[in-house]
Amino acid sequence: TEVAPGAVHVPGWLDTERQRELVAACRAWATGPVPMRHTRLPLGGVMSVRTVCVGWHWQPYRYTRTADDVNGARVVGFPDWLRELGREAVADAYRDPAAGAAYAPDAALVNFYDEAARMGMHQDKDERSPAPVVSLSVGDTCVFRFGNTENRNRPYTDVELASGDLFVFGGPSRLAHHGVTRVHPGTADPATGLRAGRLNITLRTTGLSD
Ligand code: MD5
Ligand code: FE
Repeated sequence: TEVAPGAVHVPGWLDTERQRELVAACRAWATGPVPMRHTRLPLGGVMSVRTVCVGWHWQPYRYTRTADDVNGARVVGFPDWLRELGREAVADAYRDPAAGAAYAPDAALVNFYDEAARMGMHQDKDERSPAPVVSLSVGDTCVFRFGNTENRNRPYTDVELASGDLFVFGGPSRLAHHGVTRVHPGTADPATGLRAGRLNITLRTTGLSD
């Protein structure tokens, strides 16, 4: 479903087995050299989601190779299988094999939402590349708010993102404001290995090179 130009929602894109594999990978990253944690914001706030990064470490509001805001450790490498998954995602969402083949994400942000976590309306503009962002959801269903490029208010469209859903944000939608207004507890399928809460994995192209 095209929610806006370049913003494509593909419900149920990941089967249960691939969701299980993603949950296992996220568990390993979460307990890796840079542990999953609540990101601290420069003005003193703390994000309600917990995050671990892959490939490049996002600290508000830049990408680095070391987690200077956590423990100084080097972020884990971006695996080839995850880049392949991103290529498949872009090819399927846009029904464009060439767009898929050209996709080369180098960073992933893994966000974990407990039932109280939210993500305020924001734009993702720390990447220096026009490449699309791929979003994969596992676990509890959430309400994702897809807004406009101008400001964080109306007009926006609320979309339920459920376990296994793919969302690709590219073209004119790449800089749209967006957020997560709520998580529906108890809606996860335990067969994915995630009993409670929601995982979201976003693949990004930083446009950086060491
Ligand atoms: C989430 N994560 O569900 C969302 C999904 C984040 C974040 O917002 O920054 O970690 S990613 C949704 C997204 C990414 C890039 C562009 C747009 C949406 N968009 O234009 O709407 O945890
Ligand atoms: Fe975002």
